Amino acid sequence: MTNSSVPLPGGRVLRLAARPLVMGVLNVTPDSFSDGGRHDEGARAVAHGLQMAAEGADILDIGGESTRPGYTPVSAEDEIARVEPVIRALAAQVSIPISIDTMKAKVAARALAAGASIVNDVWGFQRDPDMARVVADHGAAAVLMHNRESEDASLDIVQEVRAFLLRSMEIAQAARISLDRLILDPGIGFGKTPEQNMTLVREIGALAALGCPVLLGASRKRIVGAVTGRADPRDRLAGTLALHTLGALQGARIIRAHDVAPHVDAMKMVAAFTAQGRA
Ligand code: PMM
Repeated sequence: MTNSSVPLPGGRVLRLAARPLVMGVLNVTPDSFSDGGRHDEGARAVAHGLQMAAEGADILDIGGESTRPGYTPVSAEDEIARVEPVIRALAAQVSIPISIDTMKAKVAARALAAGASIVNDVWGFQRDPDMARVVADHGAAAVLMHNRESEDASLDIVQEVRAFLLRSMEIAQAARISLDRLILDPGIGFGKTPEQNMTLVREIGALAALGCPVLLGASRKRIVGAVTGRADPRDRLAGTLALHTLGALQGARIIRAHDVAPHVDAMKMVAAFTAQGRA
């Protein structure tokens, strides 16, 4: 397993190691259980981000728009208002890289100026035509995720995802973003059947063969609920850990997760297991 250090803006570094990295999910979206205003929401998000960093997160992924199926779109201005103060506050207090989960170049640019150093684009540079340029201009890294508007059970999903991500890599290279700044992601749960999601976890090696580290994000997702019968996403931790561990054994180098502490332990186990296997 190759280890590498990718220098990022603001003096931060993305260090790929034998232990798969844990990217902590920080969604800054209005909380229906709270009657607090934007300030409360932001303060809570910063506290949660600090907690995930203390638990050993390697990256914090901050998003201001839910991208789940059936999500309500948010304007760029609202998204910026949600994430910018949280990124600014966290960038001043943690040294790990911060990524911005957005499909809008305008939001990405503001987030990078506020202290983010990775752009997590769930449309892999294929939605907003300015996205690759913004990443290039800031010298940032990017997560390029596969996405589809709808499911098609007849697709060869591995070929489909490989072709999409190759196109994303070409867009990146045309914008002069070097390959070592790219992370690829099969996009678990985005326009795929449950079987296709499982196939993609099993076939992570076919995506890693494209030459970039692969990120896997199945945390609390429907695929976990479908297999375990857990309807409430908050009850899906054990299933999530199992699937992420299997994905890490198949070669995923970064795991995107809501529950950081148990994932750090699980990824330490993966690293110990694979190191022993090589010895
Ligand atoms: N999943 C969600 C949001 N952003 N980004 C990447 N790169 N990969 C993912 O799998 C992914 C993502 C949706 O999950 P959430 O609503 O629980 O954050």
